[in-house]
Amino acid sequence: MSASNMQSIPTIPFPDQRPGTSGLRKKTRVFMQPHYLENFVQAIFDTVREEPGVDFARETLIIGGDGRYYNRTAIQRLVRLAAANGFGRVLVGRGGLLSTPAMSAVIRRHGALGGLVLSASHNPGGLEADFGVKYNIRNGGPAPERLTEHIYRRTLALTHYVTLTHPDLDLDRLGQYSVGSTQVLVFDSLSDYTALMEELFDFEAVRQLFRRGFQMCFDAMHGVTGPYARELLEQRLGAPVGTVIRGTPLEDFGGAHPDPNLVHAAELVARLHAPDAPDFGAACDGDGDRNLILGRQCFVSPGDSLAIIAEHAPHCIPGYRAGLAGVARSMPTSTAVDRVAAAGGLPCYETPTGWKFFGNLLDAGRCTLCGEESFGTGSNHLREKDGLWAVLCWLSILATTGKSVAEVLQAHWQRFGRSYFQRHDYEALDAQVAADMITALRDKLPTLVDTDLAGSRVTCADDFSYTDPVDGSVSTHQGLRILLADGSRLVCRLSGTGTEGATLRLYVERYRTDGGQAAVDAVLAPLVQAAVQLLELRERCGRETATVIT
Ligand code: VG1
Ligand code: CO
Repeated sequence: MSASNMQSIPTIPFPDQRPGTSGLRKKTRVFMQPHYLENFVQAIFDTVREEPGVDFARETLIIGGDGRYYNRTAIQRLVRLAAANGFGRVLVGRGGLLSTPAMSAVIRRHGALGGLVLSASHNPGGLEADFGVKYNIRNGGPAPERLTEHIYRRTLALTHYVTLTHPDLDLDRLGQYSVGSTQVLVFDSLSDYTALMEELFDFEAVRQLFRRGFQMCFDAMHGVTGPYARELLEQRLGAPVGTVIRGTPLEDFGGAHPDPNLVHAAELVARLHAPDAPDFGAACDGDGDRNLILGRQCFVSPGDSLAIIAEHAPHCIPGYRAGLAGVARSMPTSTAVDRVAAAGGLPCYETPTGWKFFGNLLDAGRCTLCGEESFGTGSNHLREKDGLWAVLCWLSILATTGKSVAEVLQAHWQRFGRSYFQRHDYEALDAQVAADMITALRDKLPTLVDTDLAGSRVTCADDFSYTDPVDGSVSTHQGLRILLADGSRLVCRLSGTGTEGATLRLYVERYRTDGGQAAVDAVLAPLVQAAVQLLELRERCGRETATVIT
């Protein structure tokens, strides 16, 4: 590379580049400020370069995003930054696209050092919406907390970043370029991921299901999964063309919120409630790691979905025929999977919120399946949650059992009982007011033990902290939890992915062995009321009702 081509650009630190639950998320305009993106990614490079055995010249970096506004511009700039930093190879997904799970698959299959996912996940996209950058490590999973903290500290000390001059690449055509001394490949975003799915699942069994006239509707929400879903469902599994709706990735997700839940996927939910509803409905978020599972007139809550996949995977999915090593769920996630684990004599781990906490358990072979209440499910096939994988799990379960979604759910509740579960989000709260509210409840926790609450007795009230059983690292302040004698739980924490003020997440769960037919709202109302009172939500935040209930 000619030395004159290289540029060392003086910069000053931005004080707000601390990654949250899943990468750095900000308003798009914040990311568009001069140097903002480069500073953050230079800090990532500086940090990982120091790790033992890393020589960039011999390493591969993967770059791709969910297609949101600013994705393409950011990619062009990051290719130049990566080349100036001396990476041997850079692989860029065609069209600048790579779903989060595909990124994980590509890192693992190509033995890459890591990857940059340009996404704010389920947050809206556009000039006035959100953008984000996540860094994934060699195992294909999100950077662990220790690394993100180092990166953050590095952002605060940054004085320069390096880049070089090079014309923009044609991202829409497969091709090879020399950028400085770096070999850059625009590669097929679909092939590694689809190959992995073919290895795990019995595609012929699912093809037969569609041949028998089984109908489904998949909503890609104009996020990155459209091309993956068309290839897998319509091309390889023989679902009719038109099964995938909103399948074209759009920079603003068509103006919608690409968050697959009952509120934001309302159109899909309505289809599944129509008289001529298909048998099965599913959706994924902007970057493809979340999933929503629907049956005809029924919704599978994410905690139940994890439990049901754990119950059926060894019998229905070739990739899990050898059985499960264990299961894991984030702390706020319902305890439904715990009962499946107990019945099968499997270890069950409870981690803080965020997929990065599953990485060590998966790497150590301690668990096979993991999930979060936030519509995230996944397994040891990757180190990310995986939306389409969950859809294929359900298709496999339906194909093998011959049951409808509702029948699968009912059978599960009959056998294991039901964890009635809801999450209430109170968005755009004043950040200081919200922080004070959590502190006040934390201080109150010791006085709650042994008192009566929502018709039961408090057996434990604490601020969740987690010691990773593999590397011994400790993560504190991971959410306040109040456990009741009847198995109910109440959990509160502040979101780490928002870009405006604070979001309070209130999680409520009540366990019942009633066949599962009761109305969720009614079962949970006393717990919600108790939480609202304990938090003094009305008094402190002036809020009567949640912004979103999922
Ligand atoms: C939320 C969810 C969490 C999930 C995270 C990233 O975090 O609660 O379970 O792992 O989003 O998901 P928080 O801190 O806002 O509660 V995604 O699809 O944005 O990568
Ligand atoms: Co996501």
